[in-house]
Amino acid sequence: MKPFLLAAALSACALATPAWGQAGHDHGHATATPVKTGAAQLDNSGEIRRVNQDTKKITISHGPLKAFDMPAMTMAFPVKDPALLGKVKQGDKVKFALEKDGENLVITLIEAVK
Ligand SMILES: [Cu+2]
Repeated sequence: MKPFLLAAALSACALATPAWGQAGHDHGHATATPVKTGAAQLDNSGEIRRVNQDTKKITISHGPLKAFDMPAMTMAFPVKDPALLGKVKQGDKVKFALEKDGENLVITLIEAVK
């Protein structure tokens, strides 16, 4: 298992945020998902439209990506590791982790959900 540096950075950010309590305090990147130490955060969800082995991209109909200021849409994401292409198939509901690479959002981890 590779270390997922972005997730570590995000976790550090979350940990650095003072605990003000839950009520009425929204940082804009707050999430109800508990942070699992040492694991990339699968905090984005969507459904696979296409897995393209040639371009190494996965097309996902995704929900809003609050962390990246993106509304729900269908788009193709490059993957960080081509091995990820084999983990999902068209029609799968998925959770996935992203990291920003220049102009692109790259999938660092993806997992089918039931
Ligand atoms: Cu998008």
